[in-house]
Amino acid sequence: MSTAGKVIKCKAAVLWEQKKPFSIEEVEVAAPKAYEVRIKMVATGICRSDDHVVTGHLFTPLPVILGHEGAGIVESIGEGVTAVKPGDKVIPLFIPQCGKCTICKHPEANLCSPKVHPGTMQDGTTRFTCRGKPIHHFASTSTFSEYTVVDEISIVKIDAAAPLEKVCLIGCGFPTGYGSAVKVAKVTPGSTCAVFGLGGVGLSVIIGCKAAGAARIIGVDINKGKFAKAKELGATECINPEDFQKPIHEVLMEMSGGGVDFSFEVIGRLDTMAEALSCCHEAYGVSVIVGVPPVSQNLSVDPMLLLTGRTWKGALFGGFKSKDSVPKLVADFMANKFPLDPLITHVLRFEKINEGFDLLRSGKSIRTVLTF
Ligand code: CND
Ligand code: ZN
Repeated sequence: MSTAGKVIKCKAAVLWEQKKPFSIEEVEVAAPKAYEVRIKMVATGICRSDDHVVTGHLFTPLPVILGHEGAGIVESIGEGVTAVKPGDKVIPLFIPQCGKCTICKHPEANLCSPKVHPGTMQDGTTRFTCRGKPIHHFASTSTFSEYTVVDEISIVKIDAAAPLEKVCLIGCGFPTGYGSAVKVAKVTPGSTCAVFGLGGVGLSVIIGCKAAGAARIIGVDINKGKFAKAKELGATECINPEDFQKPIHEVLMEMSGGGVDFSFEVIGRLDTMAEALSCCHEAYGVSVIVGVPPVSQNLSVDPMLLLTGRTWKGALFGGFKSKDSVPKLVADFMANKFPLDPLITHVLRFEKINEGFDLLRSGKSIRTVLTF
């Protein structure tokens, strides 16, 4: 029996309060309104940005259904939707692409400007209810639910043959890292790169640096357990800042003969953002901020670092225009142009979401994929 047009009751992981476990609840998911799409989720990765909301490092209104790295199948569509139809395999997009705004029309930019009210659909309301209370959406995606509703500008159709339990990583972690190397930094052949943070996003930066032909890729992490995988994916050396007496940017400058060509901060800390900028070579070094900084905090740096020719940049989703890039990246994955399997260390049933977050927090996992 078709569920189109009806409220669906299903399970979702609700975060009621900061610093508390997720609670698996029965929620009601309203039918999609005009230009909205309801998706049956098949798989979702766990990204540190989701955990940043739990800890309060990243702000979004609570209670909320988190998750922004998912893949699923369209269950039903609202009036006027033309981008997808029921049965299509899709990836929800945490950066939309409306195609009409000034930013979408800019050839290089990707931060589509329709301003999503934090925690709701484009129209300012929510489609989730639990125990009679409205539950907020997160990043236009909310993939930690058996069913979710997204705006048409925040969804794209992908190849019908794509394995959703793998390509869900193309919803966030992989493009964010890979694009930061190939598109934002524009890593050049023969260059030296330093990657701070060797989680799912940092390892994807390494895959991008290698694809761009970097000669040296130095991984930096305080968890030595991350080094073997980083080397498997292309890091030529890995160092732990805790093994040195001096600041890590000095160590990197010595290792690289004056500074690296490209550096990436893929942790989300102010001190490592400053270290990553400082380890770049004067006159031409480029440093890219990928990690999400703690909410409302400022970073003080010596502007002489920029005056003397270093470039400091940052980007969401690896600078990729989401609707244009996601289906192409899925096709590239299917053509074996890059791997995703090494990034997926754990696969758990969705109900075990709290176990998945414990694995991330203890540094034991790269990506845990939850399946529905
Ligand atoms: P994950 O937690 O898996 O990796 C971070 C790594 O950093 C871990 O291996 C840690 O051991 C390491 N680390 C922690 N502290 C330090 C330190 N002081 N020095 C060196 N290494 C350290 O996170 P992830 O890979 O899922 O995400 C990384 C960041 O990227 C995180 O801040 C996340 O919120 C952000 C991000 C950004 C975007 C974007 O669009 N720019 C999208 N998704 C995630
Ligand atoms: Zn993410």
